[in-house]
Amino acid sequence: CNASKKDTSKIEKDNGIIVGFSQIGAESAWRTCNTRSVQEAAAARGVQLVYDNAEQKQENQIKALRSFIAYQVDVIVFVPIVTDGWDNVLQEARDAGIPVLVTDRKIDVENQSLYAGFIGTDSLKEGRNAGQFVLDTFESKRDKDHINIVELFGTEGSSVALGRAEGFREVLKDHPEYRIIYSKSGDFLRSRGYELAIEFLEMYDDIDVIYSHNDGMTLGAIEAMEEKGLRPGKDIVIITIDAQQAAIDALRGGKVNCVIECNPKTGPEIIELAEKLAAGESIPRLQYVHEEVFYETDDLSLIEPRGY
Ligand code: GYE
Repeated sequence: CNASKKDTSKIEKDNGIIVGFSQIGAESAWRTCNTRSVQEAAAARGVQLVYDNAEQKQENQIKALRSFIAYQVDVIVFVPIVTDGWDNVLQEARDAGIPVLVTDRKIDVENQSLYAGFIGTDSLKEGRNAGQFVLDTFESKRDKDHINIVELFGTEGSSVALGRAEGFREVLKDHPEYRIIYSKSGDFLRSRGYELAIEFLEMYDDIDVIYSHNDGMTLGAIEAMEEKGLRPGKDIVIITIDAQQAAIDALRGGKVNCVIECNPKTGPEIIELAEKLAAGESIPRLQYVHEEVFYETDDLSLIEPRGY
């Protein structure tokens, strides 16, 4: 994910198409990589990208979408920070005849036809993979009555945090010995992961598992654990989602036990879909990107550099 130096702030409709891209912010390494991936793919295809960073506020995103409509971009691409509250602005886009591609996070709208399609991560599957890893890990350790789990939750109301929570619980629901004793939102921020870890490590001394919705929060929690003289990955089993390089390094170093990949490099697919929409073609309703799971027991030398 190398940065694109192209200035996308100017709108000059000469050749090619114009895509309005509303990103939610820069809360994590994942997000920054995702933004660059879209910018680079647009530049490579000669697509003009009007980029807006909503700084984690839905109201900013709605404003950005409205400005894209006013500028009459050809296609709107957006990462919805939360699932709800998009009906009105999407109706406005529809009235203006601008097709909308939803990416990364999903939305809940009454009229499904208000957006053309979705491309992004399968967060429910990620959550299930995390739950299955917990079951597999503790299956052999019959000496414990209860497995105490701490969950570092992503942004509240975001489809990815909801999916990661739901998939995880679904797998564990018939196993009452697995207890989620603490679950709080760290907003996908490393700093919040650190703060929450300080809090839960103070509250409990019998935590078996940390299930973290992203690597940023995980890295913050690891820092807090080490400050307390705890050994992440050994005293507490750690599962994390994203697979940025620092998390893979932590897996190699035995500080993390399972890394569930979430792929941010969707720019080429996003731009291809946007070009199709601009040409009046139809696109798939739902497209999940390919994602893997990396376990501590794998041959970790085979993992390619992550690039972010
Ligand atoms: O896991 C996290 C980011 O929406 C899938 O948002 C994305 C998540 C990703 O900030 O690191």
